[in-house]
Formats: sequence, C-alpha cells, structure tokens
Amino acid sequence: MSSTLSDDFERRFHHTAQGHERTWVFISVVMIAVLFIAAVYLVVHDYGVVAKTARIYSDPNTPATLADFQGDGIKQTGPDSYSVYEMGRIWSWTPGTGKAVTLPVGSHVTFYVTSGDVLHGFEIQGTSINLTAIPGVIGHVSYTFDKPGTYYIICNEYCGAGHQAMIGKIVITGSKKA
Ligand SMILES: [Cu+2]
Repeated sequence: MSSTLSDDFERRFHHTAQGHERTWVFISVVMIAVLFIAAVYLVVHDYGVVAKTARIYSDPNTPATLADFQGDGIKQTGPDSYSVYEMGRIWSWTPGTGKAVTLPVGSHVTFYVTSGDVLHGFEIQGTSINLTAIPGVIGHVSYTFDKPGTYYIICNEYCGAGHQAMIGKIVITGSKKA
C-alpha cells in the first residue's frame, strides 16, 4: 500500500518536473536564437560587411574614386610607375582574373584595392603585399616588381563557396635590369 502511494507521488513529481524543464529549455533556446539572429543582423547591417551601396567613403590619403575602377584598371603614372585599381568580388579580382595584369620588370606599382561586396584579402604571393579589401573603402599599397615572372593574387580572407578559386595573375615581363 505504501509503495503504491510513493510510486504515485514519484510519477506526479516527475511529470511536474518534466513540464518545468521543457519550459526552461524552450526559454533558453529562444534566448539563444534571438541573440544569434540579432548578432548576425547587427554585423551584416551595421558594420559594413555587406556593401549597401556602391559608395566609396572619401579618404584624403587615398584620392582614388570609384570611377578609377572602371575600364581596365591600369594607369601609367610615370616612366616606370603604374596605378592598378583592384576590385574584389565573389570570386574574382578585376583586373587579374581571366586577363592577367601585364607590366614590364622594374615597374613601381601602387595598388588601390576595394571590394564590391564582402571582405576579401588581397595578397600577392612572393611579395609583401597583403591588405584587406573592404567595401566602401579604398586601401593602397606600393611595390616595385624587380623580378620578372608570374605573380598570383589570392584571396586570404574566407569569402564563400568559391573563395579558394579567387585568383588573379600579374605577369612581369622582360629581363632584370642591371
Ligand atoms: Cu575573396
């Protein structure tokens, strides 16, 4: 008789406890989901991870504008100097992907780099060039290509399914100057 009573109590106790547990698990899952969605929303919308417009923030240190990225993106600025305007997009570098950037050996090149969509990493293998391509911002870096050969532009910041194929080519022609 006493064992039946305690069995009954235990059954009812577990039933009630289970109800409470379900409720609290549900509440914590909802809290995690709300925080996660809010974080993703804030990062995407408020931190410029995705370009809202094709606008370029003006920067006195980088007087390049969006118009410079039209055309082939290569401008000769002196006897041995060039400006190259690089636009990163999922998943290509323009110029560089498809058609190589071809310049003579000894070229002093200033790269102006931006992104048309998400963050990309602009790295030219075998050189010290490594900067982040940010939507709305134009970064710049200069480098003198003293050795002829093929240089590969890679993306070193994960940017989606085709990231590993985001490769451009720079071909430096001629023979090394004395
Ligand atoms: Cu990329």
